[in-house]
Amino acid sequence: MKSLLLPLSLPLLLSFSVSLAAEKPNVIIIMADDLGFGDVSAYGGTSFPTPNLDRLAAEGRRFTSGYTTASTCTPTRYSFLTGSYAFRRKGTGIAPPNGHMVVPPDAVTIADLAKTAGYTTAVIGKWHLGLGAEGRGPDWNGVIAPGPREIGFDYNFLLPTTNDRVPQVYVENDRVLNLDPKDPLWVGDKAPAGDHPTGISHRSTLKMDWSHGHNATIHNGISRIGFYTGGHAARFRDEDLADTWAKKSDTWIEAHRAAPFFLFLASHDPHVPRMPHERFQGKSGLGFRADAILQFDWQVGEVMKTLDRLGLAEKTLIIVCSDNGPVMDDGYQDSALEKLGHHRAGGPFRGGKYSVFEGGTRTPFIARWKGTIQPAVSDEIVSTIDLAASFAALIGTPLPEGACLDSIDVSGALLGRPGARGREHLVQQDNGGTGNYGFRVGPWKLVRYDTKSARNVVVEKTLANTPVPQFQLFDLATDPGEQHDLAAAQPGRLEQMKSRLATLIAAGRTRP
Ligand code: NG6
Ligand code: CA
Repeated sequence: MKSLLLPLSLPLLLSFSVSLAAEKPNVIIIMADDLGFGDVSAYGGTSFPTPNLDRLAAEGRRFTSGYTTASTCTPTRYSFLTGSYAFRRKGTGIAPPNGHMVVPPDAVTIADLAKTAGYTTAVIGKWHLGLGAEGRGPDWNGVIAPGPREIGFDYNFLLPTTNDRVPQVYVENDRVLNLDPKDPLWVGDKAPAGDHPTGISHRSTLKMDWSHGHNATIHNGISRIGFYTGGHAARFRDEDLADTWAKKSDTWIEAHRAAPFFLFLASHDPHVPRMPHERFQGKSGLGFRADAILQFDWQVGEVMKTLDRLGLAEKTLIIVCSDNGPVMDDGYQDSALEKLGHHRAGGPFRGGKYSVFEGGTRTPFIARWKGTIQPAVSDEIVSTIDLAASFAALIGTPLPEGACLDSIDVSGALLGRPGARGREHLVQQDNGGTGNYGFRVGPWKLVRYDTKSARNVVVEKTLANTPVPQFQLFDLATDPGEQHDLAAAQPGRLEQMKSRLATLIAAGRTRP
């Protein structure tokens, strides 16, 4: 397994495991999908209650400067697992249905670190990091590798891509679950030959219409990105995703209650297509987006119940985070915007998903470890990318020199050790490839758009096709909404921030 152990002598390793064995907490990372800062009532949302998240926050540490590393899914997940900024590696933007795994099998991931320290590891839920080898992609009808197993996960139960992309099947331990070999699964980016109903040809039959893209193969009355045929016995109902993952998590946690365990539970809520279980539909009064958030809240509550039932709450560190900020219309006509009312999914922040303004990456971030973390609110800066180094520090696993290049040990801030600080600076990116960055140092925030086209793209809905300056500077302490550009008023600070960001990008790493 990797070269993780090589630099250490055996006696040193043994002393580590002996001294820490008794203290190793279980770790559960619950990642929401497109959940905004203002979507949780503990973060000031008033349009609908999120009682389980609120309880978790009340019993733990709620971060007001908790971040994802990117404002889309794949780069945040890549950075979370590898502890390295996704902009450092090509091809880590939003993964297509047949995309190969973007985390190289020889990378040291947070799951590898856990395994080295004797943890049993699992990932349950949305993957969206590609599967299979470069140049080949996933072999849907065979063993799908490389995948999570090659990067440190003992068990995997996956939604392989994201649910607005094909196919709607689960992958369990590297194989499509319930696949009938007589009905092979085919996935492609062009329509198969013959009469293949799509969101365009059969639009009137859809139970939820599309608004842009998402008009290829239809499954469960919803058309998707990409095409597929076959695998009928393996297909799931969108409405059952959260229930299935809740059950799988409960079973897996119970089965591994005796070992220290590491679980990455990746929800799909409230990503499109928003099709929560029938019992949540209509519950919020704000449409399916908010209903899906209630479902996410329920999912978090189920994990808490499992821990209580097994007496593990004091032995388990739970982190709840998002993968990027919120979005309303992301390709389906689900009334998210029409039914929004006064709800502000991004809280006080500007922008959301796809943006390097704060709303794109500053999201709910809660750490609970009953009996160890004292309940509090913290303004320290922490990011999903820091979980690898922080977790390694917590369990006494040294980080190999060439791994986790941008992961900072913020374990002190996560646990609330007196005087412990979070990050000093943070680079934010969008989907990558466009050269859009946010750069936060203390209260200061630089926004940088590298290319002319990036400066003309839709960085937020109201800016569509409106050119914006290449560099903007904001003081988040007085202007959290990034409304007052201070670039012209503070040229010295602007230059300093510009050059520091350029240096950090060029340096290839930010971990000391
Ligand atoms: C975009 C999709 C969007 C969503 C996103 C990925 C279109 C027009 N838009 O390309 O619907 O799927 O990719 O979201 O197709 S993420 O949260 O998984 O990054
Ligand atoms: Ca996402």
